Amino acid sequence: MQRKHLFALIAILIIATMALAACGGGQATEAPKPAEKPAATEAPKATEAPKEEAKPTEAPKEEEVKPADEIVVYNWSDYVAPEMYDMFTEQTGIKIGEDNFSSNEDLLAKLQGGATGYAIIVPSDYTVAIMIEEGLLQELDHDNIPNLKNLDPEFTKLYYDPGNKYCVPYLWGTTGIGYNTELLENPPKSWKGIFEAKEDDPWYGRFTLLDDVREVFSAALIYLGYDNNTKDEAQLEEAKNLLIKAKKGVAGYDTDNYEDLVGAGENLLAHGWNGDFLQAADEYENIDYYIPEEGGTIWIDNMCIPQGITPEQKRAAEMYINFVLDPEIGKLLGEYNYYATPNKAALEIADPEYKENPLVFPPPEIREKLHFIKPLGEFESVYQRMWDEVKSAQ
Ligand code: SPD
Repeated sequence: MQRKHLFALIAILIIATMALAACGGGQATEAPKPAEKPAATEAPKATEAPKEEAKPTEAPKEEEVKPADEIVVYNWSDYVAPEMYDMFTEQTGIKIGEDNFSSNEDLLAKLQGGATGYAIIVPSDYTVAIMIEEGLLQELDHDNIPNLKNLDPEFTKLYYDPGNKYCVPYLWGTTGIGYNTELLENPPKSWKGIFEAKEDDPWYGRFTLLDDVREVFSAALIYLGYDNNTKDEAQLEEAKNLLIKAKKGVAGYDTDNYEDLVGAGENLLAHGWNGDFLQAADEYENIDYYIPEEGGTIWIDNMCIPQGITPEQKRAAEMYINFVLDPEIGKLLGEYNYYATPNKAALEIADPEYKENPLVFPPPEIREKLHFIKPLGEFESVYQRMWDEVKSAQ
């Protein structure tokens, strides 16, 4: 090669090297990719990553979060086993406080109103769907909840939260009628006895309906032979008129104390949740429960973590969810409350008396008459308006 050609070649090589360096071309494979998982969450591989890269300081942030000393659960009333919170505190040092709500609509309104500070809330299925849609819930970190493996697989494919991305099923149950067996030999087998009660019916004026818009309209719509999630305003109007007419015979709308009023004999029957009646039967021994012949509702309540709490509270909340999913705790919770557990490992060790109780785990012929309440989007407000009319009617 001639000298001048050699100089030209060297010059080209120098310029090309500088240009590459300026573009960062030599570092392209080392640049962080946002979509990639942090190395520490991947299973360790002996042949990968030189020693100096495996520093503990590179662990993902979540693992470093120290759980809060105390959290508050926002729950339905009488919905834990009494010793559960103390057991959790003994195990973890984290204290638990509890506040109560009486309906999904109250819980939703509270969250929509910006309530913060609750580390765990317990909405039912259709309300979870609304909360996810409105961005009110945080995604769960499944790495912090290893006991998720104990869930019955059926409860990992729920329409409102497939894969339990946001919530973990807590307990499930049904809505029907509970009555005082000492004071009432023949309770009405049909919703007709409730919605068209006659003055000479022994329970006239001595029964309550749940203070719960979707539950009460579901019962009325099921009685009328309609879909309990109907968006047909004429059907809804018919249900509303039925409810207004029925009001004379109704002692009140109650969600918190109805089972005790039946047990104590103040009322003869009530519209309510299976486990509440069965739990009260432990105390009063005179309560039974059934689903009227036209059918009733079925629901799943869930533990979810709302927005607006600290990472420390979230970490403690996930520890509590993991605790509830322990087989022994799941057994304690289900058996104490007489609601059905979605925890397969808990069910395996549960007492036969519990798992064979048809009022807790309804047999197929009853299951087929049970309907879920579904989210209705904007139409929800039509139910609410009609419910207000029912409540304010004289
Ligand atoms: N005492 C606890 C009652 C829980 C009832 N949750 C069910 C709501 C279904 N609409």
